[in-house]
Amino acid sequence: MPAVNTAVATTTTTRLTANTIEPLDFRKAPVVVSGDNIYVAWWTNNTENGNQEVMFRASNDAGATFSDKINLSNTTEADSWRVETHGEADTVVVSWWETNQTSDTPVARLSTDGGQTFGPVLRLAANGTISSTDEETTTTAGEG
Ligand SMILES: [Ca+2]
Repeated sequence: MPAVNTAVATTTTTRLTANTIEPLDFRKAPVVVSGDNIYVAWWTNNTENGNQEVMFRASNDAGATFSDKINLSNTTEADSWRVETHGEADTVVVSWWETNQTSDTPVARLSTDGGQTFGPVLRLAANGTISSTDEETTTTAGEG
């Protein structure tokens, strides 16, 4: 039976955020290829607000050119990370987690035009949307 170190027992509760663990251990940039479409998403804290944001780029010509990166999450109050993506033809969905001291929420955004524009952020654990921008697309270029 393994020894149990009771000295570490504490009532302190520390919630997991992308910045409280080593994010480099978990970094991924999932890629989808469907016909001439290539979709790539990743997350980075190299952003204006310093927290983790989900970035996305698409190619619609078999990788000859890629669109500028899009900040899909753009949430200043939460780390946006653990991104996954899947797509077929012109439809692509990008999902990730919005994590801060009080919540850990899965969200997703959907594109039906080859990753050029995205619908609003869908809060998967509860019906409805989040994000202050319910516009067709959130394009914050120049980050990540
Ligand atoms: Ca964020």
